[in-house]
Amino acid sequence: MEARMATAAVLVLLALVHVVPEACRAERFVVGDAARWTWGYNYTDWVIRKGPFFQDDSLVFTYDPPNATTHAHSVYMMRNLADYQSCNLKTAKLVAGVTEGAGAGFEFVLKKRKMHYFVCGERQGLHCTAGQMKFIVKPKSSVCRD
Ligand SMILES: [Cu+2]
Repeated sequence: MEARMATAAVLVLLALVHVVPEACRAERFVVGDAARWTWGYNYTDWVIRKGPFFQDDSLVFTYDPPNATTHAHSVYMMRNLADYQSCNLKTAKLVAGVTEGAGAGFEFVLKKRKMHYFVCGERQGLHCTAGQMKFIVKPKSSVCRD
């Protein structure tokens, strides 16, 4: 009987060892890939294609600073789903301003396992409502990917 329990304990330990990652590296994702952070790209589809995302992964937003030929963009985080859906920026938190997406871009690390409601805040929410510049990410706990 005791031998059987010892065997069971070993099996549990083995199972735990198997679950605990050996080398899990966080990944970096350029939001929108080649499209970058821009008007009219479907970021909801992008999230579905790229996900799942894990805690400590990072999202890199790259967009040109305001100039004569491109629209300015920015990154805001909405407080809740209702504000996200309606693109109501009143209580949104600025994550990256119009100049912060230049060069290598702005890197946001997904530290918390919570819903992250990202939107572009330009033109009083028009980039969010009409430009599709919005997406939701909820990172999973840090475990090894498949
Ligand atoms: Cu924008």
